[in-house]
Amino acid sequence: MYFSKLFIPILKNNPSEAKIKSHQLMLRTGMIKQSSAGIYSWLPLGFKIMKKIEKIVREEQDKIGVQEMLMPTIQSSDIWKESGRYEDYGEEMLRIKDRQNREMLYGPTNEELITEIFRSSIKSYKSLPQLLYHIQWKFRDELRPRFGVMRCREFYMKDAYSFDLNDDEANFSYNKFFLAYLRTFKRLKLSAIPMAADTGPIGGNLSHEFIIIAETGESKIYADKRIFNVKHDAVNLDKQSLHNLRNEYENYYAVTDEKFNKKKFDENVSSENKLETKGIEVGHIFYFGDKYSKPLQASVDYNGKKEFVKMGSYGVGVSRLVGAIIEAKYDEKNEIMNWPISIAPYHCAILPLLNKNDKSNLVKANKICEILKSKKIDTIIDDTEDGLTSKMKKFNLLGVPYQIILGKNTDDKLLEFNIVGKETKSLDISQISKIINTDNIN
Ligand code: P5A
Repeated sequence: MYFSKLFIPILKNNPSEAKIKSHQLMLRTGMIKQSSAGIYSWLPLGFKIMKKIEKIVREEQDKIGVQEMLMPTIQSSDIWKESGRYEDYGEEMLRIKDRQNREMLYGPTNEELITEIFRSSIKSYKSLPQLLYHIQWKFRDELRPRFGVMRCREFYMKDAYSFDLNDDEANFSYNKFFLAYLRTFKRLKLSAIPMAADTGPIGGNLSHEFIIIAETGESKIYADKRIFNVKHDAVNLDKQSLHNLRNEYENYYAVTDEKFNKKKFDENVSSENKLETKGIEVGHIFYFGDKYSKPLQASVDYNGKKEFVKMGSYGVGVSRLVGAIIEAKYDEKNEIMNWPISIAPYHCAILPLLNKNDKSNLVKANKICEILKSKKIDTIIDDTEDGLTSKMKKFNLLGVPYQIILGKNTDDKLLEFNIVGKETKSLDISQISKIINTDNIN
């Protein structure tokens, strides 16, 4: 793939309207383009990265047995009137009238719609639990959309919903998502900490926000630093292990500011373990029992009795994650975008020195590209006539983690291989492909 043929409109400088790093860089590298306040087009580079994040989010949902489906973005107001949230949601909800004058809305979340789907088909407790998810655009008419994709009006969310017979089983479902979220964020190389949080317009009295530490985050957090040492790698999906895992996390004080209690913080956390900082909410899980199932009459037969199902919902901000990962990983000093390899837009860039009269390096680059492609290494060739330093800078900025540099007197066998931000080595192509491949590219 030639860089000159791609639609990656890079700007020379950071755009002045953007206040935080991720917003600046996403605009600068041509990942997104604003179409109106808080609404963005995802250009090829940004879209490619978001799709890779989505894939990881999806795989971890599938691993805990959640079934994927797809609900529409536009919903009827009827079900929201049944739950009582049509009025409560206020101005954040974008309301639309269709040509028959029916009240419709662009879904800000899907608790009502999924409950309506559930109630029309599931009648027996024997079909429980049901765990369902989709990955779909949402719209919230935020009062102050800002920071690019971090707080926008139209955004991409993975939202899942659980239906169980009783509190105990519902707690089990909740804990499955708790683990799936820890696994998801770990694969994205983020250290996201579950913190007790307010439930806001979703409701219920149990919820955890998954927060990554970042100065530019909008959530103020208070935590016991030791919570960062809790491990989840060896945890199984059985009830007891999941219960223990959540207990282990909940043993440490970790809350967002709405739940902050100074007395408790002082009593439970020694001064050297106190962490008071800001963070970005990348996921949020809720348990709200029969808040929706009761008004919407979603029940199952259980020993001749009608039981309202107990529900939870579980969100990941897929589009927000793109910005959040930049905030967490960007190397400001060296201007390197450190995408984890699993979501990097390309695995390797070949940077040949070219000029009008001598295209021999381009022939070489094509040969190397073919070999890497046969090893499933997604490779891009910078076929422009820019100097090598500027090519390297450009690909550092785009976040391509490996570079092969073809300079003036390039050896036919030994190539200059740059592991971005770490070291440069002379290696042959088979050594290079081994290094890239062992870095778990898929
Ligand atoms: C859980 C799934 C819900 O909506 N209903 C379905 C529940 N939760 S939430 O916390 O309100 O949102 C889930 C995640 O979506 C991201 N998010 C946003 N991303 C970008 N711009 C926004 N305006 C925005 N609002 C929410 C967050 O990552 C949040 O954790």
